[in-house]
Amino acid sequence: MSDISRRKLITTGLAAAAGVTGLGVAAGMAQKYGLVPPDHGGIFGAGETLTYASHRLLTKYSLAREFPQSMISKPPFANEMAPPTDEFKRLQAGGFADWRLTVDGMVAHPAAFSLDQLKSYPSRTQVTMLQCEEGWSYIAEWIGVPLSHVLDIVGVLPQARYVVYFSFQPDWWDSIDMADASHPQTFLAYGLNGDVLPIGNGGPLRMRVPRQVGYKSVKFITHLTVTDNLKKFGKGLGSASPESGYAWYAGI
Ligand SMILES: Nc1nc2c(c(=O)[nH]1)N[C@H]1C(S)=C(S)[C@@H](COP(=O)(O)O)O[C@H]1N2
Ligand SMILES: [Mo]
Repeated sequence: MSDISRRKLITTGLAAAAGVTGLGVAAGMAQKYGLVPPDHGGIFGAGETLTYASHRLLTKYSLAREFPQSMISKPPFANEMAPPTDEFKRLQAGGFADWRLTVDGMVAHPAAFSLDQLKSYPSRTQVTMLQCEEGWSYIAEWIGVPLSHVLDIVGVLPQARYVVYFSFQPDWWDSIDMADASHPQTFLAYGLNGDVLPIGNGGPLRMRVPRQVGYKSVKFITHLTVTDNLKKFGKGLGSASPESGYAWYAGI
């Protein structure tokens, strides 16, 4: 059986199991195929599993929609939330020359990257939509280095399953699975609409995950950890979002 028809069969099975016998059976099937998201517990857990498992089986390699430059929103919508820490302000005052992105965990070569280093790698652009879960959105050109490029440099170990990312704002941390981490549109973004990434939009560096809703695109990124287990971070749900009722996997 081809890979895609096998995927279709499993997904059809998941959906059928969910419809006929309830979400619990579908969750059992997802478990068998290693497709259980970290926030699978609780009332909505089985539904989260069905969404994540079927996206991963059918759309793992699909691309987020890209738009022509003419459709870029003016001015880009931003939360304009100033990053609060003194450490951030100190780095900002120095033009971010002392800023580093540290990468550790299940990697062969833990490393700390300066902005200049990140900018020296092949730069990519994408014009994609950032969709907030609250209903607003904007289209912008994002400039950055694919996360996969940096992961290749540090050498991700084969047993790794997730990349956890941390911000200067302690409440804002999140994680994605290797399918999204190695996806060509997942960027460490340092530019917006032909210019440097404004602080209001998460500068000097933000995670950009265009295949998921806005809150996965965490701003003011400072640290990445590669892991095979999300249980040891926060409340063990994969990110701060499920702690306040939002899904860990928020695919669009
Ligand atoms: N560090 C941090 N990252 C964040 C947020 C935030 O408040 N702090 N807000 C998130 C949400 S809910 C959305 S919709 C987008 C908004 O991106 P923007 O500020 O570029 O409009 O950023 C996401 N990343
Ligand atoms: Mo949002």
